[in-house]
Amino acid sequence: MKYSGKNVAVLGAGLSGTAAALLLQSKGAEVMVLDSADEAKLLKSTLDNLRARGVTVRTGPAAETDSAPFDLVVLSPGIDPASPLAKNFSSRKIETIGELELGWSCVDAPVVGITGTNGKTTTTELLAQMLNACGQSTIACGNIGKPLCEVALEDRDLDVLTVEVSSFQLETIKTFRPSVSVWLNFAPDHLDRYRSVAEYRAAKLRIFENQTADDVAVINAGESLPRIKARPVTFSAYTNRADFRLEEGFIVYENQPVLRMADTKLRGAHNIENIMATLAVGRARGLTFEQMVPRCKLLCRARTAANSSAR
Ligand code: UMA
Repeated sequence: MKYSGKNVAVLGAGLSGTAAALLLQSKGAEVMVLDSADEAKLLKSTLDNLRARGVTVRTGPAAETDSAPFDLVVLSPGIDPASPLAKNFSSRKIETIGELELGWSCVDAPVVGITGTNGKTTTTELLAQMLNACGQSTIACGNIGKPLCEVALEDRDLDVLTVEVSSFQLETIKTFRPSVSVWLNFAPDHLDRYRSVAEYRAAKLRIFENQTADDVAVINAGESLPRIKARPVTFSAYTNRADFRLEEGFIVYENQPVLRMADTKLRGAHNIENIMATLAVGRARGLTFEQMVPRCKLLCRARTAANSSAR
């Protein structure tokens, strides 16, 4: 087994670090979780659970100076690689991967990876609901709140994993390869973590890095992206030069109207593009519009009703 007998440091005792530690523990690794925060600031139930399962936990300044030898370091996405905690390990040249990469190395099902500055949680939820409704069992996970390592630990029999991926998670990938990637849109963000917008964009673009011509990239046609190896499928609510486009209130694919937006009760270009991306992934997964569109309409209407009753 890849991780059995390995000494692994997991950085961060949040959702990702905890899931990574428990997954590694289940694979027979010796695991220590290190977190810069003082113990009193961390969730007691989380630390108790980790310790009860044989994971060592080190917190506060001691975590940032720990000098024990490790074979591997797993970084939580919220921890900046330039932070003192991360640097304590990278300066010793210990191999480092992110939680997403660890989870990816332990799952069998293909992955749909969804990134973008805006709308990725909505699209991830809608896509997961639509795939399930069309008979492809999946779970929404990743940046949406359920770490990929947790899904790997559960070892459920799923057809596909619907994974929201953030730039923080993509920063530390090595082999992560979605069979379908989605690039919803891009706008400057997270400039407290990145030195420039270009650095943030470069981290996000890594979603395409390990894809091959056998994979699909669902891309907003309004974005100018570098050359990628995956087969592109484009969408846009603004331009006609896209595979999925908007015409007289209909989402149109290859000149065929497939969905009347009014039937979804959703408005706004962002909603239209999220639905286009959802349909494009479904197609890439072998679904037909006949299967997807009625379900998509119902799911969108339920979403609108839930939003208006929440107001
Ligand atoms: N920590 C250190 N040293 C540091 C910084 C942090 O030890 O220098 C510790 C903190 O004390 C804390 C732990 O790291 O205990 C937190 O780790 P984390 O920030 O990675 O948080 P998790 O709870 O593991 O949640 C992460 C994602 N958080 C971030 O990317 C910041 C969650 O996305 C995600 O849902 C979760 O994994 C499951 O995959 C949240 C998010 O805000 C929602 N994401 C950003 C966004 O959407 O814009 C990217």
